[in-house]
Amino acid sequence: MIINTDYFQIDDLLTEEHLLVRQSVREFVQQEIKPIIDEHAHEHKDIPDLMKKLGSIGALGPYIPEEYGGAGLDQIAYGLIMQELEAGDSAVRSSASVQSSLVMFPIHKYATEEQKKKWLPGLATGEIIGCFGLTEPNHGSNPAGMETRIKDDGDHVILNGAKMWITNSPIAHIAVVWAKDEEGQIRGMVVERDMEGFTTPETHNKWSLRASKTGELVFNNVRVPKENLFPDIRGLKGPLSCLNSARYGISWGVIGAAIDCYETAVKYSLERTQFGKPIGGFQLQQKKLAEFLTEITKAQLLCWRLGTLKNEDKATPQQISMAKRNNVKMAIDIARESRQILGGMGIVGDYPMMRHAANLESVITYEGTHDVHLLITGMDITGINAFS
Ligand code: TGC
Ligand code: FAD
Repeated sequence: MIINTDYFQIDDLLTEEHLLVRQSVREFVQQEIKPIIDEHAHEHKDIPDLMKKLGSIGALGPYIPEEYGGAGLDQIAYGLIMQELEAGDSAVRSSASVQSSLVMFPIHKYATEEQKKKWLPGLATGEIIGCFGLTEPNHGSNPAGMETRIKDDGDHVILNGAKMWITNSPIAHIAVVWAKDEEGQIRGMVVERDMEGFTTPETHNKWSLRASKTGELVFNNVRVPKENLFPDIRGLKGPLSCLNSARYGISWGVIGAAIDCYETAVKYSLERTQFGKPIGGFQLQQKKLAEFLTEITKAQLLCWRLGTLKNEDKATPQQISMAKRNNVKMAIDIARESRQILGGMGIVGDYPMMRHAANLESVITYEGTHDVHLLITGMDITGINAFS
């Protein structure tokens, strides 16, 4: 049964290349993710060779130029890839987001030519797995307060501190880490797995994103060669510029999770009969379905326009905040409400709603919480900073 989720014919605005990219990622998710995701989420185990598989379909750093191993695609293609991956599971999209927007993006934008050549091609194939360390135990929404420090030591710096809640840290080969120098300036650097004093303990007992690993980054007098530091970028705008790219991808990604829930609910509502007719024939259920499709359509339009602005390098961080906040709330609301359409069946793993809803609790928290993004919009409207 084909369910129309392109209600405003946005496909007409996409190129042949966009449609091809979307189709190939959709097929990958159907074949490689959907059949195994429930078991992996239940058992809290990551998907074997996920990063290499994502690399093989061009889902890692798709907008990075081909000379560094990327696919040289545009921002709409990147968004569509995120959408299809998150229809499979937010953990899969998260892994691709972190690798693309939080590891490859800063290396491509801020690293030296040697650093780019050293890391980008392996990151693009998934041979190298990266993670991104900004959040600390005492500094989440307010990363400017970070306590992680570097101290000059000749041709090295000595790194001390800890990062928390880091996607893929337990399996990463390298970490892009943000720390303050002796002048209090935030610097970015690449820390490598085998550096002495660097450990990545796993965070256990998550009820969300159970098909991927989350952990800490602990630095105990780690000697990082100066050649691993990004030479020119200083201040919070370094890490925040990476977040712009990741938040943009999330705005698209969560549409995939919402569509997966919506399609499941439509099918179920036409198959399940109560009081002598399909439950989809009752007005209360139709109201839910009609509102889901309306919200999905609004989110698609927001993303498409944001993607065109991003292609022209005109998207503002504030526009990206609005899209991330709106679309994640849209998806989590649809996951929760659509579960009700399935009644008792909505709580079992044969259907994806509970898994998506639990995953989206992380998505509405990371990359800036729902409230932080609201305050970013509030500041843009009034010119008054309500953070402190
Ligand atoms: P503020 O004084 O406003 O700004 C400091 C400097 O940064 C610039 N800036 C930005 N630059 C680029 N992009 C942005 N989005 C930017 N926002 C601000 C700003 O212009 C200024 O530059 P300059 O040249 O004047 O120095 O900074 P603030 O300390 O008041 O903080 C603002 C606030 C609260 C919005 C920011 O700290 C924030 O966004 N907090 C949320 C933290 C967050 O999102 N953390 C995410 C961690 S990574 C993650 O969650 C990965 S999940 C991965 C996954 O699995 O998908
Ligand atoms: P806090 O900042 O302590 O916030 C707690 C509550 O207070 C929130 O509701 C918040 O909105 C509210 N609040 C805070 N400040 C204000 C204010 N000024 N006004 C009003 N309300 C406020 N980080 C990384 O660096 N790399 C990663 O790869 C990464 N992956 C993650 C994966 C997962 C599964 C999760 C859950 C988190 C991840 N994070 C990562 C961290 C994430 O970005 C932070 O959790 C997030 O920024 C919020 O920080 P916090 O958890 O410390 O909450």
